[in-house]
Amino acid sequence: MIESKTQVAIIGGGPSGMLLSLLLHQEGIDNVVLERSTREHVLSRIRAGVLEWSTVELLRRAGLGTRMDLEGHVHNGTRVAWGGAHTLLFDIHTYTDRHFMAYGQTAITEDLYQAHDALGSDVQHQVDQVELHDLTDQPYVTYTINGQAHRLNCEVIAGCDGFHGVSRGAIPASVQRNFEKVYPFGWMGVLSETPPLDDIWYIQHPDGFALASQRSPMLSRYYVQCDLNDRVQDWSDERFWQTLLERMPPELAASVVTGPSIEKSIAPLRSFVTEPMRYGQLFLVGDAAHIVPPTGAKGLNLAMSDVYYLWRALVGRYRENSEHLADRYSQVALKRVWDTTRFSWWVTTLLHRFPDQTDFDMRTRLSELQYMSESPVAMHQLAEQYGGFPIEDWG
Ligand code: RFL
Ligand code: PHB
Repeated sequence: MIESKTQVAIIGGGPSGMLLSLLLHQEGIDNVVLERSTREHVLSRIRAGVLEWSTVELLRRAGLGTRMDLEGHVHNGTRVAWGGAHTLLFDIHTYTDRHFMAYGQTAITEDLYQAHDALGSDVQHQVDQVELHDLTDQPYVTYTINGQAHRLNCEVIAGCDGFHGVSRGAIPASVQRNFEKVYPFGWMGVLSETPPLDDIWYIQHPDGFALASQRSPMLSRYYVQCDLNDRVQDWSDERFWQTLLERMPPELAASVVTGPSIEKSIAPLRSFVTEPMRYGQLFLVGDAAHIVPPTGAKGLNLAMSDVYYLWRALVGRYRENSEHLADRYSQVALKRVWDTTRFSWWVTTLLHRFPDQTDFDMRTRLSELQYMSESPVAMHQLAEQYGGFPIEDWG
């Protein structure tokens, strides 16, 4: 058994774990990241694309602004289309004085790994059999690398290991409460080396939802709602483009540049929240504690606000000798989690086709879209939520 020690053991080297690690290093708080996959695998995942302004500011604060500010595409709002001809602008800038940025999670992860390379921080890959111990007293983590057993003694464990990680399961069932909603459809996503549309478009159509997004001037990301049982091989490029274009208003479809896909994947849609987000010295962060369906573009943004709260809480503990913020972590993070969970559920329900939906359901959704396009009050509410729920200022 190889034994070592650190102040904060971070389980998971995705965006949550790597950003938390970087921010803690910058405050002189010692930490080690344990990641199950290879670095290549982590860097190849294609996921989020839309950043709230508070996420942009946090990434800048961590020193990750250079490439993001150069390559990210700043938007005033996002567009919705329905009924073949109607369109609506979620006008975030007019109503909230904020913007959002299209900049891919893949690029953020690359920027994070580069910053860690420059720091020479301790990020261990291909860790296996990770187990968390003694969470309410003197915590430690055991794991193996290439069959070699390790023990990492620590003061805090940050569970940043995503929805399928092990950290959440280390909280005793007697104190944990889970809330879940699984949606009866998925998203089929395609990445293509084609120029994207100027705006991000959410499309409501009787056959199902579609989304046009962007990564860079020559990289587009598109999604169409698909069946839960579909497999990637069921979706030829031809079928994908045909489905996407059929769901768009004709004028918009005419401006889409199609081309061969360079990546295709299917994501199921789920809402999930676990409470509490802290147990003893274990703090859950990001997808380890909550999942939202991607329709509101919120998962990564919520992970980043958790990171912010935990970072400030640990700075409070190690620099200011105060437990005040750590004690409030779960309660404050969960407030934003539930606001965002509700919004993501609502926008998913509004824009998707459900297998059991009736004509009545469809008409009421169309009426709601129409109402939003006519009522500044409704638009203000929407803009405020899409732009991002408030984050309590912890310094
Ligand atoms: P991650 O990214 O899942 O990273 C967790 C890391 O932990 C590792 N791991 C373990 N490590 C050690 N031991 C174990 N036992 C481990 N088990 C797992 C994993 O290998 C991984 O490296 O969680 P994190 O860091 O909390 O980040 C969350 C985000 O990835 C996620 O919320 C977003 O991608 C969600 N999301 C979006 N969020 C947005 O804010 N805006 C968007 O536009 C947006 N679009 C999306 C999305 C997610 C999507 N999918 C694929 C679900 C679009 C899609 C299609
Ligand atoms: C993306 O660009 O991948 C994206 C954009 C908006 C969403 C979800 C995903 O709501």
